[in-house]
Amino acid sequence: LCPPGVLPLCCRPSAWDRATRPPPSPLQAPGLPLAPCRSFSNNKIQVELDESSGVAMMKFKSPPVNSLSLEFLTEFSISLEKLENNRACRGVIITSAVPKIFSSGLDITEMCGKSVEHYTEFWRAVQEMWLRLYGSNMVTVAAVNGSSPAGGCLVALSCDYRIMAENPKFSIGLNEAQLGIVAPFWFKDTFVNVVGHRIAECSLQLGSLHPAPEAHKLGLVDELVPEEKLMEKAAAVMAQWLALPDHARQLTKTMMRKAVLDRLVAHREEDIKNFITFVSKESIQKSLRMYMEMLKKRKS
Ligand code: CO8
Repeated sequence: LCPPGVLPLCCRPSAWDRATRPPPSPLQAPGLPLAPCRSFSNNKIQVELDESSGVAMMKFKSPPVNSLSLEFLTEFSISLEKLENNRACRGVIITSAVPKIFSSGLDITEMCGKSVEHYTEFWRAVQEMWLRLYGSNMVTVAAVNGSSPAGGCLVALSCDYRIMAENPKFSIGLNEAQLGIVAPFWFKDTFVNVVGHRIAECSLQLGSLHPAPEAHKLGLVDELVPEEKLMEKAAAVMAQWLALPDHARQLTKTMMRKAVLDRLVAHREEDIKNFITFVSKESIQKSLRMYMEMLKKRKS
């Protein structure tokens, strides 16, 4: 049932591989050469891996709003795969290099006036990104340093832990209903697993975007910190999670997430068909166009 290239968590050999690898080297003493650091970058994302701590820093850098275009999603999945396959990497902190924006969610232009082939490719890329991130063996921490609607919220929800800058101007949520569209079942499942059924039900039906303090109260984000302390806090949380043996943490993560992951894997093609049918409707196209116009008007 597995899609090509994505192994379910339970089948990945790396859980046990990682468990038997030596612990990360202790912090380096002053005067010694800097810890080995591997970085790679593409048009959309920059990644820096500190091999001594086993922690990668992944920064979205696709101005103006880090929208999740087909190219972005592809680069995101490739970057996650590279880190997942790197035995030196045990955790990744995901954040944004664009001021005030974590990610504006799926790129709406990818869902407007395109061919069925394009919608198929785009939606498969959205699924792929989620399967890789939600099913990652690595510890994943979202350092949410700006607004994070819809698909941006999904990225944060898919991580193991969310820390948000405490600026009330930054909001986060699955606001699809406000666009006249419906969050797919696996967006909903991911949301329910974080905040519980009742909060997810209200928030999804209203398409709520929650300002950071409210998001914290609802449990949508785990912690709020002043913006200047965000990365320091993310590193501290990561160190706490990495202090545990990888195999125990990974198998526990599998136990918690497998049913939700398997559900999409089993219904992947059907989910693509549903997306195409839905997004191709003239009424939905109209809603999306109107929403884009509203964004432009708000700007002027
Ligand atoms: N996709 C494409 N373009 C976008 C998006 C987006 N998601 N968001 C913003 N843009 C564009 C704007 O149109 C604008 O373009 P231009 O410069 O050409 O006028 C540019 O980016 C900058 O945007 P703003 O001027 O609005 O920037 P601000 O800094 O003032 O605000 C925000 C940033 C808060 C992110 C704001 O742009 C915003 O609210 N954007 C909309 C976010 C949103 O609602 N995203 C939902 C996308 S749908 C999704 O992710 C899940 C869909 C699930 C599929 C369901 C089945 C159909």
